[in-house]
Amino acid sequence: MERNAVQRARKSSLRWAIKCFRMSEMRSRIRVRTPITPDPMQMQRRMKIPDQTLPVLYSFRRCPYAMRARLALSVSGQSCELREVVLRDKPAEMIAASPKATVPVLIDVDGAILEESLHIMLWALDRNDPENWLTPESGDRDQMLDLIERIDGLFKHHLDRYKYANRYDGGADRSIDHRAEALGHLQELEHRLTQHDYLFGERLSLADIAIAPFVRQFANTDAEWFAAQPVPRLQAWLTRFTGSDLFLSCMTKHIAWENTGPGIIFPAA
Ligand SMILES: N[C@@H](CCC(=O)N[C@@H](CS)C(=O)NCC(=O)O)C(=O)O
Repeated sequence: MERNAVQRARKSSLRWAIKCFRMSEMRSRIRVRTPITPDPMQMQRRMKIPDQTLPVLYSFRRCPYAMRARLALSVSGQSCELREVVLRDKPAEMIAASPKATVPVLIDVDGAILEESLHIMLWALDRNDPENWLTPESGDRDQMLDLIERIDGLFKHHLDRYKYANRYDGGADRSIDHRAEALGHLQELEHRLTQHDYLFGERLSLADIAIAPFVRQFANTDAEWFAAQPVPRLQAWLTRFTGSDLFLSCMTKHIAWENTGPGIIFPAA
């Protein structure tokens, strides 16, 4: 009897392990969606930082998600205390505020915690949008969010498997396939850029800023190869973005934050 019970328990734990494995496989195949509207539960999470006078931004210079958050904060003129993070040694204060432990994280002065880069962008621009990034010349906010979602999902899926091939099944053997798939997703951007200089008209919008840091990462993985691809509009758009004063001002190097002192005031005056 007892042996049967042990066998049953083993079978059920094996079934559970198989189910978990299948679910994780499925998750890695489907698009990873960033909810456009902050999760109401997430919005309720709060953490008051004693004597805080500015929103605190946990950031990592080279992270494309943190880049787009800094770009939106900068254009909106929203001052923050920037705390530069070392990803392999994240501050306990950041993890306490956001247990998912990804950058960027913003903690507003009222204690509200924003844990998604796109939410931080929208939060900053909804407060102040002097360059009308939320109201593009052509198309609208929802169309921009749809395009961002596609790039964050499918393109990013292939970008990761190209750039960090050794972290995934198939490794280097599949890296080139993923590069081709990722480039395929960029054709949509190339097509848009044949109509105007930026993704949604003749001036920058939320979509350009949210997407460009990832295209930059893709291009930099093998710059020579990227330069030889037949996407001239995209290449020119990326060069304009990476050479812009706005981008360069958001890429200043900062020493890592230590919890003994304040962070850096961002954007710089
Ligand atoms: N969906 C998140 C993704 C942020 C993310 O994955 N950031 C990376 C760095 S680029 C991270 O913090 N990874 C955790 C780690 O490397 O430990 C967002 O949009 O903010």
